[in-house]
Amino acid sequence: MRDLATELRDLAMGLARDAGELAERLRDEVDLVGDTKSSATDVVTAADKASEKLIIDGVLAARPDDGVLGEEGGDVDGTSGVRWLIDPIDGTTNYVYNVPAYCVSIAAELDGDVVAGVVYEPKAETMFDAVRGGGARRDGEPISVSPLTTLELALVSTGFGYRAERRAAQGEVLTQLLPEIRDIRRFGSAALDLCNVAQGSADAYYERGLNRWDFAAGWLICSEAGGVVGDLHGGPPSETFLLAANPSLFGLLGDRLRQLGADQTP
Ligand code: LIP
Repeated sequence: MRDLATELRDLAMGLARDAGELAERLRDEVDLVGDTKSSATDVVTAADKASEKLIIDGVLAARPDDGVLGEEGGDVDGTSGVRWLIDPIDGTTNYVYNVPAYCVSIAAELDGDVVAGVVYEPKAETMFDAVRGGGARRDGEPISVSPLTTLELALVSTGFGYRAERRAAQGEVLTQLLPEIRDIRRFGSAALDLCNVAQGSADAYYERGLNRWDFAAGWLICSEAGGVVGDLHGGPPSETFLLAANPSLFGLLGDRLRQLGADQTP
């Protein structure tokens, strides 16, 4: 019998592809910007909501006893021990501006542990996926993190919050770090940032203020690709902080970010 994680991954892959295709269709059909959330720049579109509904309906049609938590309000208690974490469009600002770096991120937890994750990039029609213990893949091919061990040569991606006070503090941290690394990239999608680390197209990624639905799938994909994903004090990633890199760079960059108080910004 196919193991459960593989079954969950396969269901997520089909729904992520369908949701991505819907988002692309809706771009030309609807007035994209609907509401805002934490600030005037934290937008949610009709496509975010339609994508989340498609995914939730698909999950519950296949597995009616599962729980669901979605960025746009989907919140269903389940009894199966499986809970789905859905970011229907991660990189919403990029989506609104028609910048390619956005994705659909779907993760499945079993008793609180992420066991399957997919990240689908509609513009590139690229699918990242992983099941726990089964490695990480891009379009079915195995991927692995960068082997780099020197901070000075590291290409590091990051992101910023929506509140001006936090952005100012995050900018101060970056001002200190930037002269000590190769360069930074700000792609605008946490899930894709984690997949970039997983495939070695970024050496590390850090951000403060992410929600579990932003990072759950990318966390598994990066971990299964040989990365370490956690906070700055030996714990799992959380809204407080997320750092992802190979084990050596995780230690070096983690020490520096701790010194800079990167997980203490307002
Ligand atoms: C985004 C994250 C990104 C972060 C943005 C935003 P959304 O998620 O993926 O890393 O920097 O501020 O939170 O809102 O596009 O789903």
